[in-house]
Amino acid sequence: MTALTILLVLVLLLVVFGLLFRLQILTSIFSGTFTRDIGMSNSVNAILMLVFLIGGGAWFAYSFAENFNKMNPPIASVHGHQMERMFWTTMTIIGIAFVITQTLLFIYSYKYQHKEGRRAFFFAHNNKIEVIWTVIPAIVMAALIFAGWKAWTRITGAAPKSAVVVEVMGKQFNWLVRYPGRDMKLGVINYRMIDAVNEWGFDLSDKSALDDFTSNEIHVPKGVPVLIKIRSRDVLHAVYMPHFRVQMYAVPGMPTRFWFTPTTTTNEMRARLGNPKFNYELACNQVCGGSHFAMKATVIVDEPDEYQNWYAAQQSFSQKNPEVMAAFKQKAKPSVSKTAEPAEAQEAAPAPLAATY
Ligand SMILES: [Cu+2]
Repeated sequence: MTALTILLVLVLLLVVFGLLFRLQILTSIFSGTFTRDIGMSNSVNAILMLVFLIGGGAWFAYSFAENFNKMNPPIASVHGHQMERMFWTTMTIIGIAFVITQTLLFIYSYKYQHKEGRRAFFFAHNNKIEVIWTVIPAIVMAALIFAGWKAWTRITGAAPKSAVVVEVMGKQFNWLVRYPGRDMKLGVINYRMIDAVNEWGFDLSDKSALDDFTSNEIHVPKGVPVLIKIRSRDVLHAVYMPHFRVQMYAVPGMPTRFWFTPTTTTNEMRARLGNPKFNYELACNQVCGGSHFAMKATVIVDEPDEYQNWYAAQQSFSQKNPEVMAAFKQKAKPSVSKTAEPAEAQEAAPAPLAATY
C-alpha cells in the first residue's frame, strides 16, 4: 500500500510539472516571445528519406537481379508456363503501382519538409479523387483475381483418367512414396498398423494393398499427367516442386492432391543446365520441426518407356516383407485373434491419420 501511494505521488508530481511547462509555453506565446526551434533534424530527416529511397531501391534491384535464377528455376511442366504468365502479369501491375506510390511518398517527404512561413494547405475531402482511387484498383484487382481463379480451378481440377498416380506421405523428417501396383488401385492404409517396418501402415488384408510398392525416389514419365496424392503422418508439411511449379499442403487427417504434366526429363534438364548432377526435388516448404531443412525427396522424370521398365521392375511391399504378410495371414485366422501381435501394433501407432480412405 505504501509503495502504491509513493507511486501515485510521483505520477501526480510528473503531471504537475508537465502542466507547469505547458503553462510557461502558453504564456510565452501570448506575450509574443515564443520562438520554435526546428534545428537541423528536420532537414537531416528529409535528406535521409531521399537516401533511403535511392539506396533501398538500388539494393532491392541488385538483390532481385542477383537472386533471380535461384528464385526462378526453369519450368518443367505444362501448367508452369500459365502460372508464370499470371505471376508476371500480377507482378508488373502491382510493381508499377508500388514504384509510383513509394517514390512519391519519399520525394514529397523531402519536398514538403518544414520551411519558415509556409503553411500546409488544408485539404479534407474530394469525391472525385476518392472515386478514382477506389474504382480503378477495384477493377484491376477483380480482373487479376478472376484470371487467377480461372487458372487455379483448371490446374487443381480433376486429373485426367490416364494420369499416373503416386502417393506421398510427409513425416518428420522425410517423404514416404508409394505407387499402386498392377491393379492401379492404392490399397487401404491404417495408422494403427504403422511400425518401424510398415511405415505406411499398409493393411495387407485389403487385396488392393498387396501389389502396392514403396520407393525412395519419385519416378514420373515425361509428357504424361501425374496425380500426386498427398498425406501427412504428423504435422503440417507441404509438397513443393519448384521446377514443376507445384505446391500443396500435406495436412494430417486430410488427404490433398495436385496433378501436373512434366515436360522435360531429368537427363534433358541436366544437359540444358550443363550440370550432370542436377536432380528435380520435392522439398518440404513448411517449417515442420528441427530437421525440416533436410526434408526432401528426389524426383526423376523418365522417358515413358524408361518409366515403364522401372515400374515393372519394382517389387511390392508385401513381397519385400514376407514377415509382415505372415502376421496379417495369422491375424486373419479366427482362432488366434487375441495374440500379442495386434496389441503391439496398436502401441506402436504414434500418428493421427485418417484410418482409411
Ligand atoms: Cu516437413
